Amino acid sequence: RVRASGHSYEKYNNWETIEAWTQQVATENPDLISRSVIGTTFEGRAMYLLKVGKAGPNKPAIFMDCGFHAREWISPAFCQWFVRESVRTYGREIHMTELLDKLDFYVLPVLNIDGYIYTWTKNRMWRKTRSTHAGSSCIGTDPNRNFDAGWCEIGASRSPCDDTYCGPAAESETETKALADFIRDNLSSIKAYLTIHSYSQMMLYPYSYDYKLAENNVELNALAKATVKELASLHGTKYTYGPGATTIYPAAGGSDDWAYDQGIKYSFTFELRDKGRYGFLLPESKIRATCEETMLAIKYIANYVLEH
Ligand code: ING
Ligand code: ZN
Repeated sequence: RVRASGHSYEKYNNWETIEAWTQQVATENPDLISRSVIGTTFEGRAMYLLKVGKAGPNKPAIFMDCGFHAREWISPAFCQWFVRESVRTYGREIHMTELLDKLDFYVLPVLNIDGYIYTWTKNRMWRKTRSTHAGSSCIGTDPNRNFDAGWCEIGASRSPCDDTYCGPAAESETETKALADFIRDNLSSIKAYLTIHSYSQMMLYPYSYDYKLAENNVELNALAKATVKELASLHGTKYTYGPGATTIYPAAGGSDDWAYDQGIKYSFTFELRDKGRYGFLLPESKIRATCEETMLAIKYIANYVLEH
């Protein structure tokens, strides 16, 4: 059996390898995975989306993306791990089987592909997209400041040279526009939105663009509390949780706030390991444990969503 060349779930894979893997994993699991293209990056690369689940009528769905920020390499590693665990345990493990029978996961393995490639080739600490801006020689927009949720009002910069540049307008980036278009087109089925970042070990929910509380704040708090407890049960990894603005920092234009305001009542940003010892440079030796514990969290949320 042919493998995507050089691909490993316990290593950080470059984009070429991840792209080949999306094709491979879909081809090898036609009963569980289908691959589509939701858009094109600034530099012209196809943005692949994997739909993971057993075919059935009118299934609810959970949308999960990875790789918003280029240097947060553990994030795409987790999306790959999630897809592998889905196909590996379907039909063998009752909980995953039930989840994939009853709902679909839309998994976007890397949103910011151009930036991700740049971290492999030029600058490991790059965060933003790689788009150009009229009137500035600085490059890139922060995709997590580019959504239409209090856009650029707080915790974001209007200067193209800054790491939190909100862009010339909301959804100015082809990558964020593609994601937003997909979610708008599938709003009737999408029950939860999950976006995977690093680092800090936090589980955040709306709002980040304002200090106001989400309408179902009590429910989100209880769900986050139970989820981080489940995550910690494997290796003892401690997560903090709460509304973004007070738990990490106020920041407008984030995708979780935007998805929530579209009506997706379960919207979370995960900040995976660690808490700063390695930061964005989390060693490959930590991929397995990080992904295993995060699997528990995602499965817990999925089960909750199914029951509510
Ligand atoms: N953290 C997020 C960031 O974009 C965040 C935190 C979450 C901001 C949700 C806004 C909304 O800054 C990292 N590590 O990227
Ligand atoms: Zn991030």
